[in-house]
Amino acid sequence: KESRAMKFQRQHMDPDGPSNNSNYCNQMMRRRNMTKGWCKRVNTFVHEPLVDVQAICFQGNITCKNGQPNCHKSNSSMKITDCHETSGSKYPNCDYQTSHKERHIIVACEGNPYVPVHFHASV
Ligand code: PAX
Repeated sequence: KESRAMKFQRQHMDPDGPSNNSNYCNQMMRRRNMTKGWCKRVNTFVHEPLVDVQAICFQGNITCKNGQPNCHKSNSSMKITDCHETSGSKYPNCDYQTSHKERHIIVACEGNPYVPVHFHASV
């Protein structure tokens, strides 16, 4: 079974990306299996080395929106791409708007080793 850590990597890690095209989210959301059963509404891909994203678990500790204490904000801004489902999107033809940004990111971490399992927000 896919672990929470592996699921985070599948859904949120694209260190070598992004390919510079407006179809990025349509391709990646499908390729990373987020358009099976339903269209995932919002998803962020991070274009930084995995070790740099894992290191966030040992950076600024903050309380998550759900009250859990395991959220962490990156010290530096990171290259990300936000994928937002468009208003015209209809499963199974999931359609996304692609927005490339540089933001600090907040992830929730768990386990031993203590690694990212949930993408919380970009700020
Ligand atoms: P998830 O299901 O929310 O979390 P995501 O991050 O890819 O998936 P399983 O066993 O899979 O259910 N976990 C936590 N979740 C929330 N808060 C804390 N503190 C926490 N600690 C551990 C993946 C797993 O992490 C566990 C949680 O129980 C899950 O375990 O966001 C909805 C989705 O949109 C993404 C992030 C979420 O997907 P929302 O609205 O609930 O915050 N998303 C959201 C994004 O990619 N980019 C964005 O900018 C935003 C706003």
